[in-house]
Amino acid sequence: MVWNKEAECMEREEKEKLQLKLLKETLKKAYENVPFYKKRFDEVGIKVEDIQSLKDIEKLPFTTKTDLREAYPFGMFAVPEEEIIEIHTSSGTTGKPTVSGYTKKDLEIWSEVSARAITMALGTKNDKIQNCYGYGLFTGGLGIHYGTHKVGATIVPISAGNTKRQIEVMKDFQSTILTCTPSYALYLAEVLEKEGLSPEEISLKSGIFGAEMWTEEMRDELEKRLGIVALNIYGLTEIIGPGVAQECPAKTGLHISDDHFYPEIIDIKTHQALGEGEKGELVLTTLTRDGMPIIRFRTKDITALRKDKCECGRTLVRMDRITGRSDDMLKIRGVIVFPSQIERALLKIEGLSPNYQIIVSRPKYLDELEVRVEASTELFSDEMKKMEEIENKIANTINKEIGLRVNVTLAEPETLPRSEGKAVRVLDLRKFD
Ligand code: DLL
Repeated sequence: MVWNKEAECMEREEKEKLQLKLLKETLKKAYENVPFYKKRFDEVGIKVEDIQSLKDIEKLPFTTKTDLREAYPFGMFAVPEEEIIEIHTSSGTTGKPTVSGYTKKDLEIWSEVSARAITMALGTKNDKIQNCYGYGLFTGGLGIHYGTHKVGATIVPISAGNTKRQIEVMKDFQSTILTCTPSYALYLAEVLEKEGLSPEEISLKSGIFGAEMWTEEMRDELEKRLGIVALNIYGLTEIIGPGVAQECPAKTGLHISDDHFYPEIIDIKTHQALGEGEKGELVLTTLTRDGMPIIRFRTKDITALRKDKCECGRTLVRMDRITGRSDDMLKIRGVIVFPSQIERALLKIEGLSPNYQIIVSRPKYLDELEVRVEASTELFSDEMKKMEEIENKIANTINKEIGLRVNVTLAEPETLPRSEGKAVRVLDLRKFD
């Protein structure tokens, strides 16, 4: 099943013509209405008229997360504020989040690409979608919600958390599609088993899992334990939210809705464009957004593109599963965390040395975050109770900064490894490639 055959199965030549036309319109819109883009283009001496082919996009400067943060909150909007009817932000909890503003038309586009994703994952109007992505500023909940309405399926807008209730609802309402992060899906599978329920006793047929990195092994596990087809969904707030790309049951990569988002892959060191099948950083340009057009956004996500036609009949460009990041951003339980945020929290506490290590693991199904930090000799004490107090204080300070629970271990002075070059602060023990 294809949601929008005309768009999703369009011949490449025709698609490229359409992309060029939309790109030119987007550039004009951005240049004329967003001072940031006017300044950027003027600085490098590029004019909108200089872009006469899709390849010419490489002449344009990149947009980064830092640029968006500096424009916080509404500096990237290309329309008067009264035309923006919805706002979302990235899932990081502190610092300046990146803001995304949507006009009525942008929400229609989001519904459209999300409807495509749901259809790719076997959704029809006869399905019940249990949507456990968080509702709120995070794009996950509402993105899936809008797509479900567009498909005409039934949305069960349960949001994240309260796992017992999730299971009850799944059983009583006979939900057929589950949407959440893959780690939460695995946790749900575990609770189902604990409750003595087998996959045959629930009605799930597919899962739309994303918002964080996961693997083929994780897919096998989820498919087996939940009795479903587990498919990958990709998206990011800056571009629109979930639905930028989605896997179909052929599982040969995620179909990017490239009539709305133009993908490129660049070499992370040279920033030069890479060819089909070559692994590098994904760069995305919005082709149809009015509220906040984004040009050459460096996602920092590592993948490769494939242009051949998929066995499902779609001609949309496909991207491989994300296998890493080109920066130090971590996603822990769905929340964006930069090591610098943890460092900032640590430095607020007197008596800590700036030597620390961040350890991320997934002992069972959910991510765990541990911070080991060296105390100064004065602070370090043999007294267990006192140490625990300090550890709690540190954990609370970090919690305030990043919004996640963290285990803190105080280390004796001069015991954490020193590095001779760039410090290795993060040990990510989760395996993604
Ligand atoms: O995570 C949007 C989303 C919601 C996607 C629900 C899928 C499902 P942000 O919070 O802005 O938006 O985070 C975007 O998450 O740059 C990737 O690093 C990561 N990410 C998203 N989907 C995947 C995926 C949402 N399928 C950032 N595989 C992106 C790996 C993913 N990483």
